Amino acid sequence: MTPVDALDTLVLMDLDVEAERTRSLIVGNLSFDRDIYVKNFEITIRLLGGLLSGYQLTGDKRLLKMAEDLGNRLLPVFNSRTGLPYVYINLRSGQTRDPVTNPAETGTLLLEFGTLSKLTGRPVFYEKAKRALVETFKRRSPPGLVGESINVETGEWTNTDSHISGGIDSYYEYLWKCWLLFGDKDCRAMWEASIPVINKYLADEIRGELWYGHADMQTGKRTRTDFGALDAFFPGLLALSGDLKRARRLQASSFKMWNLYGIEPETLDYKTMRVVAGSYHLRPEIVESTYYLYHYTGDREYRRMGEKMFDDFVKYCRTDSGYAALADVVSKQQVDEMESFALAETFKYFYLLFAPPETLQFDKVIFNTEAHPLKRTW
Ligand code: DMJ
Repeated sequence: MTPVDALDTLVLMDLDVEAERTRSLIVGNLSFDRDIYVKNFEITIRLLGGLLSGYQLTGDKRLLKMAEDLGNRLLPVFNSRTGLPYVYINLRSGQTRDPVTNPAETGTLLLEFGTLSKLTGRPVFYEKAKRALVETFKRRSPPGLVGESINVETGEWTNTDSHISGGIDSYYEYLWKCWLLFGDKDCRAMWEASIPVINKYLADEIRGELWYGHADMQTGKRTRTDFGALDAFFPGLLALSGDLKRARRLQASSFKMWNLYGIEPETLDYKTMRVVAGSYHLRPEIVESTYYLYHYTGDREYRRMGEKMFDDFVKYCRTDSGYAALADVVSKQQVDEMESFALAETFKYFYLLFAPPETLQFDKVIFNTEAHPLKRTW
């Protein structure tokens, strides 16, 4: 997982020797012919996304072949009554399990599966992932919100809490990005139907600050005033979709959350400013949004934000052998955990925020939710 997730970061950073070693490690050793259950969502955004961007950046066709092999193995995951994917799939047998999933897991597949279709000329990947996205959207409530968990066999919601946090977040991200990457008008229409509803029911004004909280999908009533490290992707998406005003205001709130303890918590109650979940998992979202905002505004304030966050990140998370997640942002106690997205995303976005613009042609790529840049070459 880690070498595939990290490859394009190494390429973009011009770490040529390390990138070359990583590429040969992958093509020489990685095989998907294994009797293991994998989470379809995680393997898609990290491995399928990483192989596809790795192929596009290096031109190494073996990476595309591996992506296609992986895509073939994942296809049975969509064999439910609704077309929504199961959570887990066995890479060798194609057996699936766990029918209770969420919009992020059903709706964050089309950039990767769609790109695979475009690059292989086989529409099946695009069609299956698009259907899963549409089937999720179709089940929105009368106010137009989606919930936190859904059963892929019955198509019924099993948890009606609605928000932009983990479990839903990247579903919205892909509605807009699939319009941008593929020019898919259905995706644009689904985005345009969703964003006013998000701004109506989830956005919250408090002390003159903009936050996004939780509401019940059926009634639109506020259920919780929670915002956290995962929600911090939203200013970036607002900026990418043209709403710089809200993007700037929400980014200011995210940065306030970061500065409470000099590292952001997983979840904060923005009404009381009390920490609800105090861990920090080396998450990238707040850095990603800083990068987007700097790109669109050119405002040096965002580089200053990034500098402060990078200094804190190094100060509290660096160890002799890698970077460590924190059990608690107050005590800064480190834990033996370094998710592959630290290399795929957190370091990449920090780097791109300060790198000269020619490092990556921003307008020519769409980042998948794991920060793998995908290019429209078709
Ligand atoms: C990553 O795997 C992706 O960014 C995903 O969309 C959300 N969670 C992690 C990073 O926090």
